[in-house]
Amino acid sequence: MLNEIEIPEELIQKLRSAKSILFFTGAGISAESGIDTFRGKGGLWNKMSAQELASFDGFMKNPNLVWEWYQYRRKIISETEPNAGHKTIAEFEKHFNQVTVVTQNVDNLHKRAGSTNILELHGNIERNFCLKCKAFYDVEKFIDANEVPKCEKCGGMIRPDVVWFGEMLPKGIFEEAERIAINADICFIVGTSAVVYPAAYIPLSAKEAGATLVEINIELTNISDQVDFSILGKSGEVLPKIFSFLGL
Ligand code: BV8
Ligand code: ZN
Repeated sequence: MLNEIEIPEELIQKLRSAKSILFFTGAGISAESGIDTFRGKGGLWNKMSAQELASFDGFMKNPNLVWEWYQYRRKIISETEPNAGHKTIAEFEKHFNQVTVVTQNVDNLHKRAGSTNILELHGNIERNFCLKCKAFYDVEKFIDANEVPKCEKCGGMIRPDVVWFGEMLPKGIFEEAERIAINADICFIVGTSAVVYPAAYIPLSAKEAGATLVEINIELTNISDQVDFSILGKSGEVLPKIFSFLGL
């Protein structure tokens, strides 16, 4: 598998002169860590409806079902490790001026891999907050709760600090991601089907501003016809290979 992946020399040249690099990531970068993607084979959304589980209405209709589902995902995430894809991105940060991760993932694996410059567009599953008084709670606090816990301050229901469908992205995060995209020399699009908005506008804004788009995915996606380089392969194999070609 590894030797089939061609890394275009032109991409390596562009990388060598790059100042600002943006990594736009999705569930695919965590697949090799054993976390299900959403739409791929065996994807989460194939088994359960996004509307039912990742929406405010779904939560209000059946709070315990939604809470249980996030506890189940938290358990899987706590038993897994960042993979070579996450780690290579963290390595890039040490060798280039500006490296930013703009992720749709809520699994905290970029941070655990050592990346420090991360914009979480859809929140983080390792945080909770109270619906009523907005008090924040670390995930440890309710790690054993099988039902929706109540806020110690006001008795309100506790929910995961993730962005559900129909909800606005965290204040200022999208705008900051857009600002980074417009100033990026190279934008990697790693392990995403790029169908969820407004997140999917980020690589398009980078392209509009003249960035080189590089897609890394095991298959072609909605955005493949917009990119300059489409490298078909697993991100946990392709990213280390690209980095090795830089000879840093
Ligand atoms: C909002 C957090 C409005 C929760 C998530 C414009 C057009 C159309 C629709 C809309 C639009 N604007 C808004 C909408 C509606 C909606 C939307 O985009 N719907 C889609 C489905 C059409 N957007 C929203 O609701 C957003 N909010 O618009 O608010 C608003 C406006 C004003 C006022 C009030 C409100 C909020 C969207 C955020 C939802 N939350 N996650 C949770 O995780 O529980 S989305 C969730 O799904 C993820 O965060 C991610 O974004 C998305 C999954 O996508 P991917 O990460 O790409 O994963 P996927 O499985 O699809 O693909 C994986 C890829 O990896 C595949 O291509 C596969 O081939 C590849 N792969 C697999 N293995 C590997 C690999 N690649 C490399 N290596 C491997 N090893
Ligand atoms: Zn409260």
